Amino acid sequence: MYLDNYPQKFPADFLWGGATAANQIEGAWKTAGKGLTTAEVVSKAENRKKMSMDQVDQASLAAAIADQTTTNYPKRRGIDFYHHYAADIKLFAEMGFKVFRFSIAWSRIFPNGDDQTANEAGLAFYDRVLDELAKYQIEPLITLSHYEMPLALTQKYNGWADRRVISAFTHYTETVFKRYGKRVKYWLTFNEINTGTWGFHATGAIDQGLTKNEQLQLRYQALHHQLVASALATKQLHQLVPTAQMGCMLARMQTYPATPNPVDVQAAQAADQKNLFFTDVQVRGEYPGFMNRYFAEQGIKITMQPDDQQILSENPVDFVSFSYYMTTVTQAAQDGTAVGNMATGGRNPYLQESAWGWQIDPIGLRITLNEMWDRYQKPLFIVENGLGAVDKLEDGKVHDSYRIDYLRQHIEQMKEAISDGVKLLGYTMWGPIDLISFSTSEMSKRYGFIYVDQDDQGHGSLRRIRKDSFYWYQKVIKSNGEDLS
Ligand code: BGP
Repeated sequence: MYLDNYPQKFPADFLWGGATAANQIEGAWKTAGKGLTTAEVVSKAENRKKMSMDQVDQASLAAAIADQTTTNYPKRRGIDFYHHYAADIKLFAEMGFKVFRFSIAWSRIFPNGDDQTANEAGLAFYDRVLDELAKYQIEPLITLSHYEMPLALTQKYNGWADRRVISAFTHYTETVFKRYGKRVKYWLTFNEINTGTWGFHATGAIDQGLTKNEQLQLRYQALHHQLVASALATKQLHQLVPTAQMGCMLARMQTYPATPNPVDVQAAQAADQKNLFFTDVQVRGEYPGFMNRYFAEQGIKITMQPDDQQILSENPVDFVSFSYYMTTVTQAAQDGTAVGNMATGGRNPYLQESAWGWQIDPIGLRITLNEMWDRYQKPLFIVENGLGAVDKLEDGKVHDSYRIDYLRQHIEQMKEAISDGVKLLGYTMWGPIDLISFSTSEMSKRYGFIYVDQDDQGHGSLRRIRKDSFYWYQKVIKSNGEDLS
C-alpha cells in the first residue's frame, strides 16, 4: 500500500454561509417584551480606530438608561433584521447558503435574565427565523450568548462576576434547547469567550475604577463562571438533544515571535497560551498548568466550587469554532502598540492592513487551522472571518473587489489546510449583510455581500442591495470552493 493521496477539495458536505449577532442586526430593541441588553448601553466609539466597547461605568450606564433614543446607541436599531428576516434569509438562500449563524438575544426570551417564565413572543420570533431557514434547507448555527446579556443581570449581580448568573443562564439554555433543539444541530455557547479579559461587553460586569489587577481578578472570575456555564449547557444539550453538537468559540489570535531570539519565541508562546487557555478548558476539560502559574504570579485567585472541575472535565465540546481576522507579533519587551480590536501586539511589516488597522494574514489562517487541529483533534469551524471596509454605492451597485480578494485569499488557505489533513466543518464569513460594527458601532464599517442603506446616524431606507461579492460568493458556494475567480 502506498500513501500517495490527500484531500484536494472541500468536503462535499462543507457548510458555507455567513455569521451575525442579534445585537448587531435585530433592532426592535423594545419590541414584544424584550428587555434591555448590555450591548444597548454602549455608545458609539469616538473615532474609527478606538474601541467603544468597554466605556461603561455607573454614570454612563445611568445616562444610557435615561436616553430612550437609538441615536447614540446604534445596536438598539441594528439593521432591523427583526422585521426584514424573511427577505434577508431569502437573499442568503439566493447565494446558496448551507448554514446561517445567528445569536439569540437572551433578553427577548427572559427580559430580566432570571425571570421564571419565558416570554412567548420572544420565543416565537426565533421560531419564525428557523421556519424561514428550513424553507431553504439552511442549517442554523446558534450562538447562545454573543456579546450581550440582559442588562438587569448587570444591575442585580454585576453580570458574570456573580456565580448566580450561571443558573439564570442554564434556565435560559434549557428553555431554548427544549424549544428549538429538534431543529438545530449546531450550537455555540459564548462568542469569543477569551475577550472577557477585556471587560464589560463579554462579562456584563462593570469594573471601571478598579486597579488593573482587581480588574483581572474580576474578569477571570467571571470567565470561570462562563466556563462552568458553558460546560453545563453542553451537558444539557447532550441530554436533551443527543444528536446536536456544541462548540466553543474563540477569537483566535495567532501571534508570531518578533525575532528568532528565544526570549521573543517564548514570549510569543506565552501570549498564545493565554489565548488558547479558554479552548483548552472547553475541549480538554481542565485548567492548564501555565494558567495556574500565571494566576499565582499575578495574585489572581479563582474561587471554584468543589464539583466545578468535574463539570468541566465531563462535558467537553464536540467541535471547536473560532473567529479569524488577524495575527499579531510578540516581543519580549512589548511596546504596547495595538493591532486590531482585541490584540495588543506589534505590527508585522510583511502584512497589509484594513482601513481600521487590522492586519490581513491569509496564510496565518492555514497556520492557525493546523495548530488548532494538532492541539485538539476535534472538528474545526471558522465561524467569523471578513473584511470591514468603506463601500461606495455607485449607480445602485457596489464594486467591492477588495472584499472578494480578501475572502478568496482566505478560502485558498482553508483549502490548503484541508489538504494538510485538517478537519474543517464549515465557514461562516462575518457579516454577510452589512450590520452595526461591534467595536465602533459604525454602520460604515461594512462586511456584507449585501449592502444596507443606512448611515452612521441611522438615516436611510434600509434597502438591501446585492454587491459584486454577492455574485462571487454564490459562485464559490455553487462550485463548492473550486471557482474562486
Ligand atoms: C468579532 C465579533 C463580531 C464582530 C466582528 C467584527 O470580534 O464577534 O461581533 O462584529 O468581530 O468586528 P467589528 O464589528 O468591530 O469590525
